[in-house]
Amino acid sequence: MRKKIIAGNWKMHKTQAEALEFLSVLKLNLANTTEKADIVLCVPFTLLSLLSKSLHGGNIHLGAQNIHWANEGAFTGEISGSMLVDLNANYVIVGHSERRQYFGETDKIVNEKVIAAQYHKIKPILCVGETKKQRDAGEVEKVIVKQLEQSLVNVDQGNLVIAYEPIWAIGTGETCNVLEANRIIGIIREQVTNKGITIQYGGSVTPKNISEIMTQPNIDGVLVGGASLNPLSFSEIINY
Ligand code: G2H
Repeated sequence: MRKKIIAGNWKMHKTQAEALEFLSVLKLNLANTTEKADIVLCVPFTLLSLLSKSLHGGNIHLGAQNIHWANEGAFTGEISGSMLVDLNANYVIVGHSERRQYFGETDKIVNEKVIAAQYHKIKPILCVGETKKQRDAGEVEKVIVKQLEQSLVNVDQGNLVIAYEPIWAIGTGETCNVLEANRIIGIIREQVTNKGITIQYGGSVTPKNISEIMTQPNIDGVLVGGASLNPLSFSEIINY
């Protein structure tokens, strides 16, 4: 049975006070039933320390949104794996399309970051996905396979999560058709050697579409952006 993971990606949102308020409302609204999935909150670096003290175990884990490939050095403004370990981050998002688009991250850089995370025993959530142009050109499979091939060189597939995030569905309100997301995730699973990897869907996930997404046989969870910022909508997603 593959592990299901529901992760929130707060991107560049929330002060410390806002994060604490979020957590208290979230905890009040989580269902008391058996957990269907592990919960991960991928928050800005500035909130890791604070939230690690407020989570107190349970089924909510902490993640970062980026990691540098080097363990230390002259890399102004960057954060290393050992620093993330120090702040109790168990997961890190790597290769999110916003990092690729705005910060020039290539598959080679993504690969080095995945390896750095694993070296520090932090579980990388590796994001892959195509642009609208690539989809319209019929290149989805080709793009995804290339991203996976280049990002997974020398990677331990026993300590990895993959998120399929079609770029055109991110923050746009335009969700990928669930059957299509399920099909692409099936293709991703064919590409990996460890068939037990958790593979999530990401892109405009909301309380409205979560049940349909989670019933797809290939989809093992979700990476949620906008809807993870509000504790009520995120708890609805977790309680799907
Ligand atoms: C994709 C997703 C979270 P949203 O970036 O990773 O964001 O749910 O806002 O589309």
